[in-house]
Amino acid sequence: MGFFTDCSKALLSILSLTPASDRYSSQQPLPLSGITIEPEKASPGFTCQYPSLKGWKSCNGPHSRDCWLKDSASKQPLFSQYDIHTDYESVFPQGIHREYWLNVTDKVISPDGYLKTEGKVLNGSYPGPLIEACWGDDITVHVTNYVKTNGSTIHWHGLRQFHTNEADGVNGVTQCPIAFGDTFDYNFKALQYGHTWYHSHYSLQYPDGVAGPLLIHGPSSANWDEAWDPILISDWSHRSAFQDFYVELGNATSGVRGQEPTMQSIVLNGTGNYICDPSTDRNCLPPKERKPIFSKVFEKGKRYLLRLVNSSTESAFVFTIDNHMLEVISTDLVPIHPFKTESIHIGIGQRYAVIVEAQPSAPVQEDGNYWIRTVVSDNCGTINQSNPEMGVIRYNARSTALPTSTNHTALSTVCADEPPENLVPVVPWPVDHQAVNDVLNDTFEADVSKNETHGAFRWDLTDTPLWLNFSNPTILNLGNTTWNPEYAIIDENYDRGYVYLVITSENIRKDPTKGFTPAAHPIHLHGHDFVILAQSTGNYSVAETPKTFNFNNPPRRDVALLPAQPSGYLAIGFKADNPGVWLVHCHIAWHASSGLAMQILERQNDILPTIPSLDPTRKTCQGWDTWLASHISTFDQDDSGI
Ligand SMILES: *[C@@H]1O[C@H](CO)[C@@H](O)[C@H](O)[C@H]1NC(C)=O
Ligand SMILES: *[C@@H]1O[C@H](CO)[C@@H](O)[C@H](O)[C@H]1NC(C)=O
Ligand SMILES: *[C@@H]1O[C@H](CO)[C@@H](O)[C@H](O)[C@H]1NC(C)=O
Ligand SMILES: *[C@@H]1O[C@H](CO)[C@@H](O)[C@H](O)[C@H]1NC(C)=O
Ligand SMILES: *[C@@H]1O[C@H](CO)[C@@H](O)[C@H](O)[C@H]1NC(C)=O
Ligand SMILES: *[C@@H]1O[C@H](CO)[C@@H](O)[C@H](O)[C@H]1NC(C)=O
Ligand SMILES: *[C@@H]1O[C@H](CO)[C@@H](O)[C@H](O)[C@H]1NC(C)=O
Ligand SMILES: *[C@@H]1O[C@H](CO)[C@@H](O)[C@H](O)[C@H]1NC(C)=O
Ligand SMILES: *[C@@H]1O[C@H](CO)[C@@H](O)[C@H](O)[C@H]1NC(C)=O
Ligand SMILES: *[C@@H]1O[C@H](CO)[C@@H](O)[C@H](O)[C@H]1NC(C)=O
Ligand SMILES: *[C@@H]1O[C@H](CO)[C@@H](O)[C@H](O)[C@H]1NC(C)=O
Ligand SMILES: [Cu+2]
Repeated sequence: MGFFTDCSKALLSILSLTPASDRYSSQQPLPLSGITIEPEKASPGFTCQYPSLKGWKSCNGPHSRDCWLKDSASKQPLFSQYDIHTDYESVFPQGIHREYWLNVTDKVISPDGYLKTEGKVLNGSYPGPLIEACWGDDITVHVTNYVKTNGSTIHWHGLRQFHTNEADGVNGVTQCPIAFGDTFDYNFKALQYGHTWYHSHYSLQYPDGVAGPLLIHGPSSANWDEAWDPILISDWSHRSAFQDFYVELGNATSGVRGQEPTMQSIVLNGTGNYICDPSTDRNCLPPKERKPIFSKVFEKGKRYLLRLVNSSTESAFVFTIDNHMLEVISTDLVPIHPFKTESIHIGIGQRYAVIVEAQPSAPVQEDGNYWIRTVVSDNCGTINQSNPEMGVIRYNARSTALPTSTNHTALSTVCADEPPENLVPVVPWPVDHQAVNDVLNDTFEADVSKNETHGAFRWDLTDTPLWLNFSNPTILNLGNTTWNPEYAIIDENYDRGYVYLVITSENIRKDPTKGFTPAAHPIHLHGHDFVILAQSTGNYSVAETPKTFNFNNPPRRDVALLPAQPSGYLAIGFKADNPGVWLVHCHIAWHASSGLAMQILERQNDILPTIPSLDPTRKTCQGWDTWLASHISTFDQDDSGI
């Protein structure tokens, strides 16, 4: 299979795939004379279409999930199959253009049976609607903001946004917030496949409900019979995150230290069950007004594909199903060699695809009902009601009883990523043993600054907590040679090789203004999948730790946990192949808002040529400035902006 990977660069021209210089502009839908596939899924009527691949066939089925498209006539001497081994960073099958609309609004919601008056939702629901596409499609999403007191943006978590930096959806970085009543069109290409989520990157808006699933059909590294739509697993608060954030910030003037706000419950894809008394608490819904518990039917012997997303604000979970094993086949948007486990730890922003065989182990439950559990990891989140029994697998579709099954014994709930030796990508990346950048200069510390900025002691990665001006996104400053330190810009001007970044939770520079609080941070990089070179508790040694770096097809993903017990480090590497301004941040919403973030300015002079026009970006900024001018008396920026 190395054959396909080795030849992939040459194949770009043979298959007349869109060359990088044309970037990925969306074209008119072509006549439907090519190939149509109906991927196995819950809602009928969805098809993948490859109009330009004449003579090709789908080769994907319950016994060949690793295959996607095959050239039945073998007209291509060098390349006749798109499959799980295809180097998707170099080649893709040209799909069709799909268009979606999303409406962000205020709404009173009660996913866990308790009213959240300051909810904010997409198209009226939490989670937002499924956005579904196929590997190689061009996607346009029109996002309109109707939240009365906020701007909005949508970020497509984990999508590479190759040569589409302006579609990354980060206000203050790649665009201005979308003002009330305005629309921004996000145009990008699905160069990866698998499942992920999209969410608002406007300040603390996503914890209030602005998040939804995104699914891109493609091959899988193990066979399955039926697939579920993605499931968003999240901690949940009844108060607006904009209010809870004050608990995180504390009060610098009166000396009150910030602490993590307490979340109220867990919701599994928008359903939960917060226990309260409706007779004394008017926000507490009576049982008959509550959503039924999340439940799914299993048919004995079948293999089900579950697509899990941790869309939390502050909590990591361990996901298990009583009496069933999980076979893990992807980390974020990276297919991996399958491995079996009883439980999987999912950090915030992380995703895993797992296959569950409908074959319960002893003791088999007479009623055929089994709990789906999401256990909060030790010291990784504070939840008031963290009842882990969140959903039911039923072998008997007519049963309505709750399971009596018991948890796997010896379940580990340590807050740590899965062991790296288990996470082996199918398409290998042999990583350069030498970074192109100066790694010591690009060693950062996740800490709470002892210096007060904007009225609080804030988390940071660089010398200063991130603090963005919504009206002045970095993307409109690409001619700059000097930067506002609060933009935390890290210049990476390389056109080949790997950039390494090291992040520590320890004061290795011995800077007296840095204060350390042990906290494991799920670190997310935009615009790239990264390799994990090293990830450990303990102190980072500039001289010794690099000798332990893993270059041999290391785990690859877009969120990885920075350990901290009491210190720890995370070393990652990414290919400097995608000009753009890409955020690096902790995915605990409180920490990102506090300032634990920085911007990678990748190949500054190559960014503008990838953007067809900045006119839509400027127009969005004008709309925002106009809105802001008329709301300046009530508008209060109290966070980094992201
Ligand atoms: C959102 O709602 C609009 C209006 O009802 C609808 O046209 C659109 O298809 C919905 N979007 C998605 C992604 O379902
Ligand atoms: C979007 O939300 C606004 C405000 O709630 C509503 O008036 C409008 O009809 C919605 N549009 C669509 C397309 O759903
Ligand atoms: C989860 O919620 C989304 C959005 O409402 C929905 O499209 C999807 O089908 C749900 N997933 C499952 C497994 O039910
Ligand atoms: C966003 O809206 C919330 C109300 O839901 C409000 O408390 C907050 O101040 C607003 N923040 C910004 C930055 O617009
Ligand atoms: C989601 O991530 C948070 C923070 O890393 C973690 O505490 C929680 O256990 C994760 N959830 C799952 C289902 O793994
Ligand atoms: C936890 O929940 C109880 C009700 O079950 C409530 O009285 C209490 O205020 C909550 N604690 C926090 C910190 O939210
Ligand atoms: C690393 O930082 C030092 C001190 O700030 C600077 O002199 C040097 O040029 C930097 N090296 C690179 C490769 O940027
Ligand atoms: C933090 O405060 C100290 C003392 O007030 C000052 O010397 C230092 O420059 C400040 N550091 C930053 C990064 O602002
Ligand atoms: C934010 O940026 C805008 C546009 O560049 C500028 O007019 C405004 O003064 C800036 N605001 C602050 C507080 O620096
Ligand atoms: C870009 O440079 C100008 C001129 O020096 C400066 O005013 C502006 O703040 C800079 N922009 C950013 C985002 O740092
Ligand atoms: C790590 O460094 C800190 C000081 O920076 C020190 O107190 C601690 O003992 C070190 N830990 C180990 C395991 O060496
Ligand atoms: Cu954090």
